[in-house]
Amino acid sequence: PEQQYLDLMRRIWSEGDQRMDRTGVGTRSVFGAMLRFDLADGAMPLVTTKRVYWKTATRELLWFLTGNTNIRPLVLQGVKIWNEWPHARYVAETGEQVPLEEFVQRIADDEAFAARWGDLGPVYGKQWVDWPTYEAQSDGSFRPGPGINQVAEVVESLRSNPGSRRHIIEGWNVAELDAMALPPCHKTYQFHVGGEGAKLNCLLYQRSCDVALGLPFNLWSAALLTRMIAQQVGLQPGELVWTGGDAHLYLNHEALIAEQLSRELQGRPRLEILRRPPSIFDYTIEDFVVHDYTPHGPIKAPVAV
Ligand code: THF
Repeated sequence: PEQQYLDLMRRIWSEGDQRMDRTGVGTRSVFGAMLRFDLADGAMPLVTTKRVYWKTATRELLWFLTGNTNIRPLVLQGVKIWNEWPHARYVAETGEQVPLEEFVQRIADDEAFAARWGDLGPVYGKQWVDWPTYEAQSDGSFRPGPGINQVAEVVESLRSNPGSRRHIIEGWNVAELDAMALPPCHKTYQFHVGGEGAKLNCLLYQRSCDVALGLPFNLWSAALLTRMIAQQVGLQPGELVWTGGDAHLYLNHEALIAEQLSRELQGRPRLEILRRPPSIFDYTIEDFVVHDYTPHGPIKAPVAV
């Protein structure tokens, strides 16, 4: 299964079209790609040709499910993957050239500073569990209505109407894109019950994908979310189908790509979930154990902001 990931990497690097991108780093990219992973028997699309910090990705997913969009809870858990964006905004808006580490320390130490500068805007978490609504008033004005918890609704619809073709969690809130630090990359999750034994499948559509740094995280998280939802609704996990729009490799990831493509696959990691929490919102990091994960060493590479 991981071979598909490596093949995609090789294909983008050798055949992708090269261009300058939004971040100024430059990419090679292909448009339109699909990967499929069977999630039966605990199998997970966890990359073994480099160490992937699955606990980091898991903490990020659990943070999405809280609806929080401030990096502070991540920072307090040692998760650094979202730090660059608020830092860049701080430097741009204040003109103060504070180093990243110092900025992050202030986010950790100073709650008021974090409230002012640590927020990413209405990104994933907000849209997933509190999609805003508006209610027209009699005078023609609008007031905020109750938010929509898409995750809770999908769990409910999978229970009450498993055959539905509308089990969707959507991150692309057109009206709020401008307020987000970054519009969602993994933007649409569709769940589906079908196949032999009526299993829970998931299709993730990702509009833009950093194949070297982001995709291993995105695959893990989508599979994990599918496993959690399957457990909640009492279904066996089926297949994860990942589909990418612009699937790219950053030009400054060349060393990572060469190293990773020279490595052999290392076994088949499996996820065990130790208990069944009362709801999809009650999982904690201690609930997850990965077996048979003996990856190659980590490969460091810079993230494009
Ligand atoms: N922007 C870019 N350019 N790439 C991305 O992968 C990405 N994301 C999120 C939003 N914008 C993005 C942020 N997610 C890492 C992993 C995921 C990220 C951002 C950064 C990263 O640096 N991973 C390293 C270190 C991991 C760690 O320190 O724990 C790695 O080796 O995997 C994709 O959703």
